[in-house]
Amino acid sequence: MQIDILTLFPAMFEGPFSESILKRAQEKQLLSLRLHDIRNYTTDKHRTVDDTPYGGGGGMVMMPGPLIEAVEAVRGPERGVPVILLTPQGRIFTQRVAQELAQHPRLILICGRYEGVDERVRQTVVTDEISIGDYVLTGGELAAMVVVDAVARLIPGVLGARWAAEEDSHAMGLLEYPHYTRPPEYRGLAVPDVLLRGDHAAIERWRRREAIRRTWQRRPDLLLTAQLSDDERWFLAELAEQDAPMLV
Ligand code: 6GU
Repeated sequence: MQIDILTLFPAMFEGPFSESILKRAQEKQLLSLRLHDIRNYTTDKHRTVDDTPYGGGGGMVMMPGPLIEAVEAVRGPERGVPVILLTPQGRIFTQRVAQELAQHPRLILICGRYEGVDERVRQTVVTDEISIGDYVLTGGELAAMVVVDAVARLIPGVLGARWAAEEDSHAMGLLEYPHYTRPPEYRGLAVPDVLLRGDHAAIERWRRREAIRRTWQRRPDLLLTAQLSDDERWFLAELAEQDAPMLV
């Protein structure tokens, strides 16, 4: 997969893209991340990328010219490449959206800055708009890193075989069960016995139930759509009799 990122701050991406799993994915040529400085697509000697809004008011608006020229140059003649504007006005990014984006061989991400981008960028080149949540960031760069990270780990071969992305919390529609490693007892806190006994069916059942328990306590909204067996539905009904979800 190739992801082109249009930004005024390409250096912001250096750390996150050159460590750990994203680094390895690029080395294995499963992922190509290309950064493009929008300022390279300006035409004036000051390399201007923003201007004051028509109609007045505060702040600056990203000009249409450099952004649209950048998208067209980076996209080339290819059709059907999603051009995604990162903006708090976009649709909310979820695991489902990550899975959808991971099906494409190419993505182009535009990082918005300042108070916004000229509306004609949307009207000409943008095909999708994404927000990573209901809070305001100083720009789309951190959001683009979140999208790249979540999408990259879904590309076949990026995670080790034993770490298949299907088992993830959210992909299963549940939060994850509690994890333990050595030692078997630490500061008087013991690892649950079932995990030490090697009965894999019993371990699987315990993990499913603990995932359901945790989801009930922390994110009961997710249980509306989770795939549960009849037995697990009974377990959930029992939980619901015992305690109410934690409410914030
Ligand atoms: Cl994509 N951009 C900005 N500026 N703020 C955000 C966001 C994006 N998603 C959540 N907040």
